[in-house]
Amino acid sequence: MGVEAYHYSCVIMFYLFLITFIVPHAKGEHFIVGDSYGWIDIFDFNNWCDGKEFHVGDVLVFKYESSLHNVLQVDSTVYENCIKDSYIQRFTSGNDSIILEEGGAWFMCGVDDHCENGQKLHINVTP
Ligand SMILES: *[C@@H]1O[C@H](CO)[C@@H](O)[C@H](O)[C@H]1NC(C)=O
Ligand SMILES: [Cu+2]
Repeated sequence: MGVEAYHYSCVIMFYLFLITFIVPHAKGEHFIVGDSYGWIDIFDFNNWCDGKEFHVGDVLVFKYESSLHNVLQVDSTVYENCIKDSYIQRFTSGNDSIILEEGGAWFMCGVDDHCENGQKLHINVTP
């Protein structure tokens, strides 16, 4: 193998390494909230969270009928009390991707009494 070919194969190895190890970590894991049920008002989201680990850079995807629900990112007090007009961020597309940051994250639906009925989600995001 000539020097040129050897050099070329090193470059390829380097990119294979990047694709295999670096890129998947950079993109983070995607979690569809509620899996195939999606973000609905008759579901146990605490149960859905059990056994899952969320890390910084992972993505929560909320899928729902946009005329029936929304997603409010809130603080823990608002979450506990299901307050609808005191959110940090509001999402309404029906297909909302939220990149996770370190610490607690609280989400609830702001439509009717969905939050009171359990359409709320609390997760802890680790580094
Ligand atoms: C939902 O959003 C993701 C990421 O933005 C996109 O890749 C996907 O195609 C969207 N799905 C639908 C059904 O719109
Ligand atoms: Cu709702």
